[in-house]
Amino acid sequence: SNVSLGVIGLSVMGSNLARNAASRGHHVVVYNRTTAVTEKFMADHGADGEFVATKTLNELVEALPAPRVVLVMVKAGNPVDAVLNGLKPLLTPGDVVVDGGNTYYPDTVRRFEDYQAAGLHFMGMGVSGGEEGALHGPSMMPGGSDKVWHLVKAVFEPMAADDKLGGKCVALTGPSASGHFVKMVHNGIEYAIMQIIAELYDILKSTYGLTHADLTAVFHALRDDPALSSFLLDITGDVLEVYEGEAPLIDFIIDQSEQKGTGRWTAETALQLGVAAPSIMAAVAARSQSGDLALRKKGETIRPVAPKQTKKVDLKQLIESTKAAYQTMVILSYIQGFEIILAGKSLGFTVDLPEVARIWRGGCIIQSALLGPITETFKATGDWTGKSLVSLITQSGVTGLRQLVADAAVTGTPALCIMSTLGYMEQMVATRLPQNIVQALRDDFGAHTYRRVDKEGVFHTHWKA
Ligand code: NBP
Repeated sequence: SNVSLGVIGLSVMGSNLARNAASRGHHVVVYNRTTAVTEKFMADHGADGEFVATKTLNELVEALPAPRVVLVMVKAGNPVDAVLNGLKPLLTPGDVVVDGGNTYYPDTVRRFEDYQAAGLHFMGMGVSGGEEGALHGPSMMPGGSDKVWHLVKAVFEPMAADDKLGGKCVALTGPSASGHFVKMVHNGIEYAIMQIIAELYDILKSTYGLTHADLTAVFHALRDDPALSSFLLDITGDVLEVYEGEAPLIDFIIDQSEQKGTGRWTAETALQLGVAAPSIMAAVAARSQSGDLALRKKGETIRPVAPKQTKKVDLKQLIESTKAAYQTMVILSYIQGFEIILAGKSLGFTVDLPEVARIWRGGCIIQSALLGPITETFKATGDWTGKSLVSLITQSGVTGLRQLVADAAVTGTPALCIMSTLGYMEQMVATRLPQNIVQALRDDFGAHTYRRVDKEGVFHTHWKA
């Protein structure tokens, strides 16, 4: 083949991306720090494509025609620096190194500048889709210059998932570390939607007292609705169907969730940029709080304050209202993510939002049919903000969500993320918020001044009569 790619790191992601590249006819040169891993890779898959195995970075560079394209898929953090520093003296100007890991975007900004100073091209590229996506077609979010993107486009475009519109789930998201910035936010949205699904499960089970079969039917109805269909609902349907003996396997799984940091980074970045993202923050908080068993055990003593009771509902009606509420919550989660991406402009990440919504339509964890109307709304209104997406929120969604939260509250079912999502929506569309009180208090204790609805200017009052 006349398209060559070097792949460094042959763990789950690297090996599957290398196989994906070879399956598109690319000439693929592979390297892994531990040579035994490379040997195992060649033994298992070497015959499936045009692979060349190498034992050193130098051999890898020698085996690739210039200008070289090298994809680095090693553990985020120091391992990426180790590889980049090792490659730097071996490469020639015009070569492109792409970091496809879950790198924290400030690291990408730093490495981008370091490589630029050495006359080399560096690109940060978010890759989503997990193991399967990497093999059959992930969603890829590269960042950098147009010029460099054109050097690597022929390598990555054939490897990406289809966007179901005749295109591919890969596009230059924006300059510098935009790709890793967008991938970080993608993961933040992923945290929110997963937490919403988990809490919805709990409300169906604990608040409405549904049997496992009935709550599975509700999730299958969400999944099977063409307007809502999504990867996360697909795998939720799968997870609910696995039994161990008589009981669903999930009943045996410890109720504490782990995290690697991408959700926290998104939440921290949102705070830094002054963007409200309560669903993402609540999802991170829910994972952290789930680990605090000591507190939860102690809390059992005050649990009777909210007596456990269930509310009888008609299953058919519940399915309809849950569909509407779920649609609204997912739209609100995307809105928060898009607002963070937009605010990334102040960090130098000018991102084409309709393109991001398009490349998330396939391959990635947060792919959903709802991204269709979102892309269309962005394009039709030319307004790439959460404001334009408010039009996608339906009256039945609002009513359904309010009912869900009310019922969860009355029956004492925790729903941190769902409640935060409702709060975000109410606050977003409120014609008048109580921030007048906050302003008055700030002016009272700190003479911070306030503005008025009826007059121009800045005012200060001596509040104590
Ligand atoms: P890991 O994140 O588990 O990393 C393992 C790889 O890093 C191995 O090839 C290992 O080589 C290499 N490595 C390490 Br550790 N330290 C090194 C060093 N100092 N020099 C050279 N190589 C070093 O692999 P992964 O799960 O395939 O993920 C790769 C990247 O993709 C990560 O950033 C991850 O967050 C991201 N990602 C993962 C997924 C997923 O579903 N797993 C999805 C999307 C993105 P060794 O064999 O010699 O130890």
